[in-house]
Amino acid sequence: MKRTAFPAFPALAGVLAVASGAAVAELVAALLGRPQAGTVVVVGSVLVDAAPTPVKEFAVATLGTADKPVLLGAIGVVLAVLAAGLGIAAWRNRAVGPAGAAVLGLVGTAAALTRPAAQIVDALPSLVGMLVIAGALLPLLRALRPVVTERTRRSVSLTYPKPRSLTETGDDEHDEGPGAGVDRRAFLGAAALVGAGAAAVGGIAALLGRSSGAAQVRESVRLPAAAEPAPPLPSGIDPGFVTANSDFYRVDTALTVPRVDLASWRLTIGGLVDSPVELSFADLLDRPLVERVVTLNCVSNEVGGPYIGTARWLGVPLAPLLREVGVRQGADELLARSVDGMTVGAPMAALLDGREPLLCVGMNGEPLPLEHGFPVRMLTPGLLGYVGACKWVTELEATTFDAVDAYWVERGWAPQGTIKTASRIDRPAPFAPLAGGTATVAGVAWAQGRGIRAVEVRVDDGPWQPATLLPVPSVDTWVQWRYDWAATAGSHTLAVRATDGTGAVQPEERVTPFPDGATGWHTITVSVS
Ligand SMILES: Nc1nc2c(c(=O)[nH]1)N[C@H]1C(S)=C(S)[C@@H](COP(=O)(O)O)O[C@H]1N2
Ligand SMILES: [Mo]
Repeated sequence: MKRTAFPAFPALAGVLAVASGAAVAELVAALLGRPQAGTVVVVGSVLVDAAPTPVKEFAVATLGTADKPVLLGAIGVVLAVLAAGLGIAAWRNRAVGPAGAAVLGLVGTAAALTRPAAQIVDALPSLVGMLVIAGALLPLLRALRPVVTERTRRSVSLTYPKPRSLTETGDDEHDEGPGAGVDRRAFLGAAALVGAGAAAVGGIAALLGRSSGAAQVRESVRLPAAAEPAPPLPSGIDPGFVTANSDFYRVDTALTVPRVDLASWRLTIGGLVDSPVELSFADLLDRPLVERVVTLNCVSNEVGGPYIGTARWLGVPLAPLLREVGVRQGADELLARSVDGMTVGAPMAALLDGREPLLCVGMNGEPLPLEHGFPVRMLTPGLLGYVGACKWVTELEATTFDAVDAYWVERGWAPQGTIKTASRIDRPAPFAPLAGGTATVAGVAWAQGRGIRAVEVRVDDGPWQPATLLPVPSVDTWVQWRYDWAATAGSHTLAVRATDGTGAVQPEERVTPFPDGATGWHTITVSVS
């Protein structure tokens, strides 16, 4: 008779051994202060960088900020399946255990060492994890070895009820099958021990990661007051004009938020410049700070999407710094590099054209949140995030667009994506049930750098009607608009379109974000009773 039972115990042994290895790897990474080098995280980061653009677009569009936990969860599932297979294979042939552990460990090591901002110590978590996998698998499988010899087993099986699988499989050479003749209690004891150990180690690693120095250091940062504070917002502005830090969208490639050691952090400005400089955080704060209200948006934002926000940014003006270092003729790109190796390439001409690019240290009255680039990020009014807003920045290199492709440009996105004029209906919510009478339709429109001249609303196939624009501090922010609609019973489709400061009307044609930003009118459907 063919054996059908799934070798559950060896599979479990594999899963537990690999879980222990992964947990220890995360702990070693946390202890090294390099949580980004944990095996699971590092493999995830390689996948993020390697993912084809459509996959990434899909992830950003459908999962939003949950893309990161979903990716890590998926890696966990794949790893568990591999681990179960490893356990079964190693149970049939002991040599497979260490070999499989070595493969997993070396894949992790290779991933860690090839990250853009890799350090040699990043090899350690995966190497230690590899030893833990091999070390945990052996005793677990040993506990699965038949406790009795062929001869004694017969007598044992007379006194103990036969395990089911033994009855099914009969006396073939594999009759030490799962649960057959093994010391279940010894195995489950060992398994429980290993499982608890892995959970404890993983928990400690997570705790260490969370309470890492960066959060405390950020708490202790006292930012100087702005030499040039932002003027109060014009009266009549809606309170939602400035996005709270906790509501501000987050888009980046970082699976673990980079934890920057403020004491050793430096910003270097070099490349095609006459006199490169290196600045500490204190050096930056010694320079006069300005405060600006600026809207930031992401090229990946779909029509009506959420990847846009407005904040009161505090920072050091970048243009004077660029003049001090003396950018050489011909350097048309400023390549910003973050501590995790991500690159953002800004057109030098835009940085020096009179707008105010900032090296931001503060956001809405607080030090930059860790997820938004603590301690320092770039922010360039009128440029999309992937062109002008490098977070966790540590290096600025004057170079040329011919010489270097920044991260997203390498992946096919427009080298100097410009902000497309766009508008969004925020109220009422799509499909909201409305009572008849006057309903306020409201939202935002943006064309940073050019400003918004008009917003119009259309109900069903009716004419475009002008909306009221609320006051704005500058052309670098979104504009709030409002339209009082005499709603009649039935189902209605509302559409919005904006006209920018140059007089250009937002195009109707729908295009997806790749490669240089979405276009199209945002519409919603509501039903009025
Ligand atoms: N270091 C780093 N900086 C980055 C990114 C990134 O992935 N890594 N993403 C960029 C993109 S695509 C956008 S839209 C903005 C988003 O900034 P936010 O997360 O603070 O909203 O950051 C930019 N700066
Ligand atoms: Mo972005």
